[in-house]
Amino acid sequence: AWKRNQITSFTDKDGFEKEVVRHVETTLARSMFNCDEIAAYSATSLAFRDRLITHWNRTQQRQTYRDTKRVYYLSLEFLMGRALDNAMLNVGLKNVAQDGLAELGFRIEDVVKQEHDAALGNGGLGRLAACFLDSLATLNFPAWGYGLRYRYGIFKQEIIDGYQVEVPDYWLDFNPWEFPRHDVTVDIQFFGQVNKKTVGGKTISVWEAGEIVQAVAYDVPIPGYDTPTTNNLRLWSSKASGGEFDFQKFNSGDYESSVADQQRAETISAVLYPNDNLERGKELRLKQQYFWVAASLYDIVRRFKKSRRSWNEFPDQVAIQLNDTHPTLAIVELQRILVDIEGLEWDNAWEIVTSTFGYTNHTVLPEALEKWPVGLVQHLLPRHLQIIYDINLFFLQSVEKAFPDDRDMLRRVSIIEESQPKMVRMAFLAIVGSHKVNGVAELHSDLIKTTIFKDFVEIYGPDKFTNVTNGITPRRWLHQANPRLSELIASKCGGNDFLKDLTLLNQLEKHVEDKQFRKEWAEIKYANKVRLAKHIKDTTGVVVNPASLFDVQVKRIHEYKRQQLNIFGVIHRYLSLKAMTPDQRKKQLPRVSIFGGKAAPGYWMAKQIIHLINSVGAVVNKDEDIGDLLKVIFLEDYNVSKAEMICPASDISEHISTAGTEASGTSNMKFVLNGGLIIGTCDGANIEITREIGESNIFLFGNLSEDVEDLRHAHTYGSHTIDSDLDKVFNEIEKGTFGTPHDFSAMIAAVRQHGDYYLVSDDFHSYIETHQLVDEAYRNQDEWIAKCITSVSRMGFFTSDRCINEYAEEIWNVEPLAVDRHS
Ligand code: 26M
Repeated sequence: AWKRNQITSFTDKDGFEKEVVRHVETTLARSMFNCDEIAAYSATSLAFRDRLITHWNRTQQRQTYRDTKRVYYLSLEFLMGRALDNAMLNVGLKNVAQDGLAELGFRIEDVVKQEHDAALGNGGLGRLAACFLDSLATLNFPAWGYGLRYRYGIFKQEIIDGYQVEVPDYWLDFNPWEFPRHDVTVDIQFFGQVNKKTVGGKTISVWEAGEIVQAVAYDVPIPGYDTPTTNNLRLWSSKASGGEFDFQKFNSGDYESSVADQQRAETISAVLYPNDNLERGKELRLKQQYFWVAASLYDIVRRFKKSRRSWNEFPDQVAIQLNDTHPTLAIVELQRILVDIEGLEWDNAWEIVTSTFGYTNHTVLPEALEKWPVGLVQHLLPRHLQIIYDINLFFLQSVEKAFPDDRDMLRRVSIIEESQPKMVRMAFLAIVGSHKVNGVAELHSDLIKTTIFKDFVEIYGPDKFTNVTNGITPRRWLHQANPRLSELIASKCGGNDFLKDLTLLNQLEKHVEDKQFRKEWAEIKYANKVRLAKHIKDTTGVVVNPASLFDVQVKRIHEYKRQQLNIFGVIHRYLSLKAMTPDQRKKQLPRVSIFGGKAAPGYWMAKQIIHLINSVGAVVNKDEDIGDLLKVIFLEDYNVSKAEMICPASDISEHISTAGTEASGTSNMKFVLNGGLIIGTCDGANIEITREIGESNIFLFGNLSEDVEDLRHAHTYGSHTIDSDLDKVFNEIEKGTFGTPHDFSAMIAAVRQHGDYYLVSDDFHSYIETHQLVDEAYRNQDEWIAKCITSVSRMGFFTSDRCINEYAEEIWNVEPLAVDRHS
């Protein structure tokens, strides 16, 4: 037996410093005399990384040895943000690092800020996956994430002359958090053709490759909070295979085209598609999906085979969750492996496949539902298309048996849409190939059952469809983002246990009347606003008064999320202020309207909205009649680390999607957990937040989702009169108050002429009125703080730990692995 590595398991300041110095002087080959903040960040990260590795190895060994059922979370996006702060807090040694770095001459906040966000995601779906990994590790579940190692994450947003400009996000210069596994590779094939062969009297399909690309594993350790469990996130990177296949070309003297092949191979994992809730059917995107799915399944099957169990035990050992339809090809790929390669009978294989997969839907927006042209699938994955047709055939046969008189049902539920060109409907394939389908908030889960997946509820019965309301990790979104509030809460809730059992927040409620507590609460909120005000000053040059009401809407820019409603409301406020006498103005409450978020580069209307926000800011912020009464800020490049600064600094945040369009929303949870109130529509998780915290602690407005259809119908076929206050706003824009009116004519036309699909006019009056209620409520600071404390105390439900436990119980049937802290 060998001795366990001791040096990397520092527990105190001196041990930590030794490790930092060692990494600066050896790993980084620098001297402590020219150690800058970047080097301090790198060395600190390497020191913590070494610590994680020990736990990581032990976790993996324990999971292999016990060989219990594992969860695999397949997601094309993991929006992780920064790793160092999170690692320090989860390991419980941030104080040690803080003291050690101070002794070496650094402030830990500055060191942490050196890290580039890992931004391998667009928005809510990617950040949810990251929260889930945190909860899975914290709850000691044997779980792996599988994703793509994009060279370029979501683009960096710059605002130039009020317009969004996209800049590539090259983030891999130095990333201490990933481990290349050059020995863990999988050859992935594309194109080619399918041949039938007879082996031992059995006919089998053999897929001959047209192109082979190599997948190389990069592993990222995922530490749980206050537990040694350290799980693995495996990201695949693409590379030319360099195998026999490509050497043929090389050797035949075709050097140029063999280099071109290499380039093409590396393109697969080069860039994250920057669309959010929009599907555009690009061949490279389908290649990404298959590449990642095939590599992950090969890995999962390889691990399963080590235990030499029978195939029928596969679903007892493996649960695979599909994060939206992006990994749906995994269903087809597993069927292919079982039938073509392992030689199982179709029905037996299909039973295994459907018992293994679960599918999470994140949207009802029709433009976001994935469909792939049959011809494209045929070309890229010829065998998979055959299997999809067979899956569809057997599925439709069973439907026909159950609904013999309903021809139209077959057309409606077919995995193949009989359009021109024919399309593969990925959501339908995901439903047919999974044992559970879930939505992400109650309203959303009800909506999918009554609209887009209605027929499938009839076919399979209601039990196949379930709800798992989203959650967020309180470690990052409270403890890390808002350390002072976390500490204050801990002082009233009996220590830090609430971070692992968020329902313990309910102990706060008995302190609501405590004046001193309210005062400290208010002071923390104010300090967080001062910090954001400084950021605003540094990045935009605009000075905002931290005593103003901070009104925040940060999320992807999308018409359904209705940033246009917000900015029209801001203009309305500006016009009202302008119409007042100076005496009247003195009685008004100062407000800062803060926006942030990226528009998909090809989403023209979203970019117009950004431009209008900036144009309004340019006029309002320099208007001396207005002064502090109204400021309009657009924060550049909203991302995870900025969210960690923004959420704690909000008084009210906006979650104002057209009812029935936002599947859940998760930033609503982050803002309330950080002691801010929300203004919102009856949509997504807002509804459940209201149920938990109480109607008097939230500002709800607008039409309900059940009214949306009729309103839209009326816009198109009845008479559509625009709200008179909104009309005044439009007239002001058209007068040129905020720059060339033509720039904004399409936004206005969408409401006036094109049916106002997102019901901006219908909800405008209610929105304005509700903002007046917000002003009134904010004037009574004492009451306001009480509302905030009460809300936080009732937010326990929205932890992603609760969410993961529900998945584990209802969908995955997996148990945590008990850990021994001393092994
Ligand atoms: C699709 C095709 C091609 C390229 C990109 C995509 C694509 C990427 C991301 C489509 C959708 C994507 O994300 C959707 C998303 O983030 N949905 C959000 O999921 C959250 C977590 O469940 C919910 O809280 C949000 O309401 C929902 O909008």
